Amino acid sequence: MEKINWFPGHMKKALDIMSKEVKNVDALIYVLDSRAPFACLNPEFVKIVGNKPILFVLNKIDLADEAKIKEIKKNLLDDNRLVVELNSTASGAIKTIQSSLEKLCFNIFEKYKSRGINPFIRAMVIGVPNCGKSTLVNNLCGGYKATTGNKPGVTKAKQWVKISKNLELLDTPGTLWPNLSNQEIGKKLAFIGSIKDEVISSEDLALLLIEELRKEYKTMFENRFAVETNEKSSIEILEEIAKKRKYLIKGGEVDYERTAKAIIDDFRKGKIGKITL
Ligand SMILES: Nc1nc2c(ncn2[C@@H]2O[C@H](COP(=O)(O)OP(=O)(O)O)[C@@H](O)[C@H]2O)c(=O)[nH]1
Ligand SMILES: [Mg+2]
Repeated sequence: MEKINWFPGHMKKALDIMSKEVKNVDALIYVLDSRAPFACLNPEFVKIVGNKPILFVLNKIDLADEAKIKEIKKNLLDDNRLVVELNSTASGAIKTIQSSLEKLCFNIFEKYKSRGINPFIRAMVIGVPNCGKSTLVNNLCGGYKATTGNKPGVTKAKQWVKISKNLELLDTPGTLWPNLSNQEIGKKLAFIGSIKDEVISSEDLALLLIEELRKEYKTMFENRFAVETNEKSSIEILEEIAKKRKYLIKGGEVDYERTAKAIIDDFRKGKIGKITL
């Protein structure tokens, strides 16, 4: 991958706002895409988070490899940390999030209760672009009418949303980090759509994806595209998929762009299978 600009100015600004806002929250909801959870761990967030409690949400669990997720969960667990699996597009998220936060912020809840006050906590939702933060927040506030975020004058970067009588959330824009020099991480973030598609060509990305999937999920990949991968280069595999699907241009030549996009799209929609990279 050539050197690419994946850290636009608005992300720097968002990180600055988050650093300030973190003082006003009791906990963080750190959303990770379960298709590449470790690639979603933003080194800039470590500085922001400090010692606040973190609820890790392994989101898009419906698209992920359960066996790998089990291991990953163990690695994320720590003092002051909880991990839940979630499909943010399904109903029932509120129960999972609310009860996990009550566990994580047990002391805060107890303090309120001992004073005879309604327990109330504020949490900030963080994560790389496209991991599902807004979907989660929208899902959570679905049943509750008193949203405060849409008031005029509330900037996009600071939208507090009331979820229940005990909980208020702050959605934040997705941010990456400067010096994303690790190719392995950059590549995975591109696969899951965290790095804008304009930043790397579809063909390059599809070839990297084929490379990865033929190693890690060979049978799944071969079944989805009805191709044999042994002793073929990734470009040969892409060409074969193009011919099978008749993604051709004038003169019967392979339409590389269209084929590349179709492979990436199949991956992102979970059509190749439940995958965690
Ligand atoms: N399958 C699946 N898709 C999800 C889930 N959560 C979010 N998405 C999809 O992921 C894409 C990005 O979601 P969005 O909430 O905009 O991400 P954000 O950039 O982190 O706010 C959307 O197309 C969502 O429908 C999930 O749990 N499962
Ligand atoms: Mg969003």
